[in-house]
Amino acid sequence: IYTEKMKNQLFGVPMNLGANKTGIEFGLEALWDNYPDVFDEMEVIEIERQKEDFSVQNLRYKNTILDTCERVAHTVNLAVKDGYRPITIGGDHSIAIGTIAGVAKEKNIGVIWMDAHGDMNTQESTLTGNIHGMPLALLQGLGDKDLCNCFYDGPKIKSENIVLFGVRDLDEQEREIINKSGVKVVFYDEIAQRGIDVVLDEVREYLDVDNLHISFDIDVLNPEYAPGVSLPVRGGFAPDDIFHSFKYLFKNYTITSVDIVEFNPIYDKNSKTMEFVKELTEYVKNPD
Ligand code: 4U7
Ligand code: MN
Ligand code: MN
Ligand code: MN
Repeated sequence: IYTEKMKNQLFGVPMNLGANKTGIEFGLEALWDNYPDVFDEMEVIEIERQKEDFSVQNLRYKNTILDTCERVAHTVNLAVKDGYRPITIGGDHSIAIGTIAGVAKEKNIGVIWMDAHGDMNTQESTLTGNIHGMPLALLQGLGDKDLCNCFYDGPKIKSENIVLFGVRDLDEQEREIINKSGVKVVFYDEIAQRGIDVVLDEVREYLDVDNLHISFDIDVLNPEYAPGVSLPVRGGFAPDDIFHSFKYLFKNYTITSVDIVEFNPIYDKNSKTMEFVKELTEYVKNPD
């Protein structure tokens, strides 16, 4: 829907406390050093370490993540109010608690969550305590109350307005939470079998919203093309599938905002992943 050309605003959030492997926090620096012209005007939202309450179970670094996401939400919200399309580069996926809260306060949005994982654990179901495995649950009001109430109280997105896309790895209890919630799950296998165009048309039929937020976890790609992630999962998309999907989504929805998260330069090979992140960012900055 090309009613008007939206201006972009690039944000960077070097968060890695939501994940438990080192490396994601260096992603932004790597992008900056290698592609200054693409990432130059990026505004960085810094991590300010908060005192953690270590009696809190299964929510590692909750206080620092909450503080960061509050500030991310505030900044993203101002950008949306000013008519911009915020593009937020991570950082791990916990930052989407902030980006989506910031957009959802102003606009009724659907969300397409492109990810090998479901990111729908709660502090009760999690096997790791890592908050980057929980943002999609929290955004629906499931899980820790403080994190659920980030930026403003209450759920940020309706479950029926969410599609999980490209999933290949769910935890057992997480699968139950997903099924109960009513979120639509499109598994990667189904896409591979039935073809991406058929599936994208079904997503469009299903997601009956004008405004769409894309939350893109790089691990949705096949690790062959994007090894630079913390939790690679066998199978998955080639870069062309992703550009094709983005084009389709930009043509059929007003894309309010985009996250590109979980780039881990430590595991990258021949800069493959970094190059992909650069190209995807360029596309989103200037969709045709
Ligand atoms: B990502 C996991 F147990 N499910 O909860 C968990 F397998 O943002 C992984 O998608 C979460 O990269 C992955 O820790 C989070 C694990
Ligand atoms: Mn994720
Ligand atoms: Mn993932
Ligand atoms: Mn990951």
